[in-house]
Amino acid sequence: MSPKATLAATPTVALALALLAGCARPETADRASVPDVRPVGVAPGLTTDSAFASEVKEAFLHAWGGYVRYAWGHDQLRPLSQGYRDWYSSPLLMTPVDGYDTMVLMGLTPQADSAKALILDRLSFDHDMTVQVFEVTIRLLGGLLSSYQLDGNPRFLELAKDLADRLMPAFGSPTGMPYRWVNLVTGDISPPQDGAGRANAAPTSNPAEIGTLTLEFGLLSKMTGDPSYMDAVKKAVQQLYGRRSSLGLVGSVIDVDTGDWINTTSHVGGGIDSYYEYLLKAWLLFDDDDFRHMWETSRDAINSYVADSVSGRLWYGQVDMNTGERTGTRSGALAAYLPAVLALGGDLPRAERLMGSVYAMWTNFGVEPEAFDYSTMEITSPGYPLRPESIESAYYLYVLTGDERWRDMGRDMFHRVVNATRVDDGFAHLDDVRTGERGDGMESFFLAETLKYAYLLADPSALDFDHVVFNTEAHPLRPVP
Ligand code: DMJ
Repeated sequence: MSPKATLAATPTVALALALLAGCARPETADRASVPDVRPVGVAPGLTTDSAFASEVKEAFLHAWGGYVRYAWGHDQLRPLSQGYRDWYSSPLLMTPVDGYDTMVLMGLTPQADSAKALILDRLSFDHDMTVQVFEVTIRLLGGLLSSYQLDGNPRFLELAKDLADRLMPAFGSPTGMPYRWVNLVTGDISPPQDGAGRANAAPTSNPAEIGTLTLEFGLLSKMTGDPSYMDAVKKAVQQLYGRRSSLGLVGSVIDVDTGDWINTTSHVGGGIDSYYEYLLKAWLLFDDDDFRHMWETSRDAINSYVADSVSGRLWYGQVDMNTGERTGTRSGALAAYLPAVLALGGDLPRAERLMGSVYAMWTNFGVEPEAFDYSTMEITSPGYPLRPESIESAYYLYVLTGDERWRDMGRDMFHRVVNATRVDDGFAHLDDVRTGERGDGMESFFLAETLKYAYLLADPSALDFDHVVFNTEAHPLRPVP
């Protein structure tokens, strides 16, 4: 069993924090908890499955070993070609920053120490390059804030603040909803050019990229005493929420300059998914009733209109946001986060029912595909890039119900992943779950999320679930008074 991670800042850290430029309000050493209104708490009697925990830890060491050998100092491992991939012109250490808190929770001290040294020695955001606001927020800003709360080294917080300051120009649209791209040095919000030299997007974005910034920027406001971060993200969410339809639904694509919807298809999958997740979690992390109200309204709308039932199974498909008319019956790997969110929100019966459908994706196809039609069970997008959401939901259900059925499901899904994706130097994406054909990638979220949730499912005592809120990249965040 690994040592319980307390996520508590020490008095030394509080002192160091007070010295940070622009950081007026140091954290207290008190252990604050999420509010009493948390809808459902950890079930009694959870146990540790030591054999499962050892397997997950070994898998993490295998994945990290590949990164260390072939991708050290870069963003991600290419496990088949024994190389690396950087997202932008300069590396931002996606895998070490994303994976660091998992190492700490697993008690992998030598690995955590070397990752920390790499991050603190080399990570810099002073690069003239355009980055995707959503991705660097959930992976890097979230990872740095969690690392700071776990480790206490103030440099983690300095890096987080520097990154957030460089991302802030993204919120300069007429509506306050953020642009998707921003240059880290110039603040230019032009999207990158595609191969033909054209801008690859109008000023459009989607609910997930607009609404999945609140935990990270909001927590930074609490940590630094500077309200501007929280003000920007909360305004962005309120602007988006304010454009919901009379049914309470949001669409898929919106113009952040005009506030007009470009695509009115409503669903719970990729592009909208974590908007819902962060409405709930922002309420819990900040004890903010505005977010509670937005969550409850939105939850009721998706349960009324987007939820679907086919052959007794619960799914969430596609509908038009204005009419509620069903326009599609597609689901897939990304939508598998929803049982976790429903369970955290207190609706265990619906979460358990939906988890049965999620697991059917695995038993039907061997490994869950990116997308399929639940009315025909035909795959429409066959890849599996090592996604975490199904195991994440199994973890939430186990922790909140204590029912071993969910741990059995999660363990089985973990074994399916390992069997299908393990290669000599790490774990490789699947290009096609039907053939087992592999792709040359190992996403940082495999270390941040997939293996973390599997480990916590095996050993729930490694983290005090009731006292943290996970960001959408599985970085545990602790409330700051
Ligand atoms: C992660 O980056 C996050 O979980 C995000 O919310 C959705 N996509 C990936 C994992 O699949």
